[in-house]
Amino acid sequence: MRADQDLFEGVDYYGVEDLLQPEEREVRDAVREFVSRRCMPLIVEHFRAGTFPEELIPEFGKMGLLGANLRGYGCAGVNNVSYGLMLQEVERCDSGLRSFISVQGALVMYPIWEYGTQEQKERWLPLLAKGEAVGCFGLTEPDYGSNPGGLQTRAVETSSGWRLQGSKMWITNGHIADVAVIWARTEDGVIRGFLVETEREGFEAREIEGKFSMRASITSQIFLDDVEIPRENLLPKAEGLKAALRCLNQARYGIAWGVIGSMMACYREALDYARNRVQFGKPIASFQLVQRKLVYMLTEITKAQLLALQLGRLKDRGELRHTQVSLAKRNNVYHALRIARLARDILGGNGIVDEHHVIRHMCNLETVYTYEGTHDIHTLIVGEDITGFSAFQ
Ligand code: TGC
Ligand code: FAD
Repeated sequence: MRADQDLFEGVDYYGVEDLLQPEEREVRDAVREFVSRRCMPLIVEHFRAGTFPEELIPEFGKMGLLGANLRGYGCAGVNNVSYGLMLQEVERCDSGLRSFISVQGALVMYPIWEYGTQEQKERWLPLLAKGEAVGCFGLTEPDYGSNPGGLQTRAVETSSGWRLQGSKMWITNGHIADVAVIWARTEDGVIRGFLVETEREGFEAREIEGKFSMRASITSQIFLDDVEIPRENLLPKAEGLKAALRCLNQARYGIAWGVIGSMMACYREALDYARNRVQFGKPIASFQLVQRKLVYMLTEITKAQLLALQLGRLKDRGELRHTQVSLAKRNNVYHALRIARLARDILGGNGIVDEHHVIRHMCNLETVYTYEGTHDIHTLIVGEDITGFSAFQ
């Protein structure tokens, strides 16, 4: 049996495997093997150093991971369940690696694919799919996080195009990006999406230092100081906050799947440790309180798998509502974080050392709980859907 197969033994308690199509399993297994071989050996070193393993970017491209669920322009064009399984496998290693793939595919390639002109698509999508160009997505601002509808970045029309002024906060991939999808308000008050080449004068990205979470991911603040872009850099169909929020649905969908990988990694590590660690003359796995924690973990993993799978089937049928994505992001991230904390607990003192991975997952998941809509924002999105009352107005 391969080492990576062993790692997943017992994590499919309900035979969810049987609900997958053969090609979905093939995609998952190929990414699983790639992650074990190429990503796992690098991750601890990069997390310690606070660096992103940029050498993996072209390999992500070769594996078809970038914009995998988009069709054409060099994208893999897999179905949404396969795409979710890919992200699950990547996040088994680290949420920061999955973030790179989410941002590139769901937040940069998707808006170009959905809202862009033919020229924009032909210029950027093949490069982004191969990992020969990197993108970032600038919606959040220092004073507008959960409430992006208030964003202050301005786009003023000029004789040749647009002039952008403002700043963006917490931008994944910011200072390694070649192109930024920037959301700004035009003079008529409408929020619109723009493609900004990062080499343009007035564009500056500064690394956010001191992170205890997502250390193997690049996070930047972006400053736009009268950045001039040509008319053809406007994403013509990206009009209104709704256009930006539709990109978030793509990324939130990926997160709902991705965190299952973190859950599985933490559960397997805790289970193996508990079977082998002896206290009071017995393996700690024999103690009822430890068993309760392990059973909680497996129960929530099983529920998360079924939730994500049905979410994917709905998305593949074109029937997915954004509030259903919110429910899954909220649920799966909440339990992933709890599972990581419990795994850390079961490993005792060893649980705080990075060679055991669970503390890294735990720290990363604190970010995942907050970005792409905080846990409470998703509560209020679903709350509005079921009650008819908005908590935001
Ligand atoms: P609201 O009035 O509710 O909505 C405006 C219009 O948009 C519609 N809508 C959506 N449509 C599609 N998908 C969604 N998810 C949608 N959410 C809302 C809505 O129906 C309405 O349509 P219409 O036709 O009536 O005009 O807008 P609001 O200003 O009250 O805000 C609502 C709220 C709070 C839910 C929204 O602003 C929100 O989702 N806030 C959270 C912000 C967030 O998630 N930011 C993420 C930034 S990107 C990021 O974190 C990347 S992390 C890196 C990685 O992914 O790895
Ligand atoms: P705030 O909105 O200030 O929220 C603070 C607290 O107040 C939270 O607990 C929140 O739930 C609560 N709160 C706010 N409003 C309400 C309410 N109405 N009711 C109840 N509680 C409320 N953004 C991008 O645009 N692009 C990126 O690539 C990107 N990458 C990121 C990477 C990292 C590592 C991080 C940490 C963030 C990233 N973000 C990105 C930003 C992320 O989306 C925001 O951090 C998130 O939306 C929350 O905004 P905020 O941090 O300003 O918190």
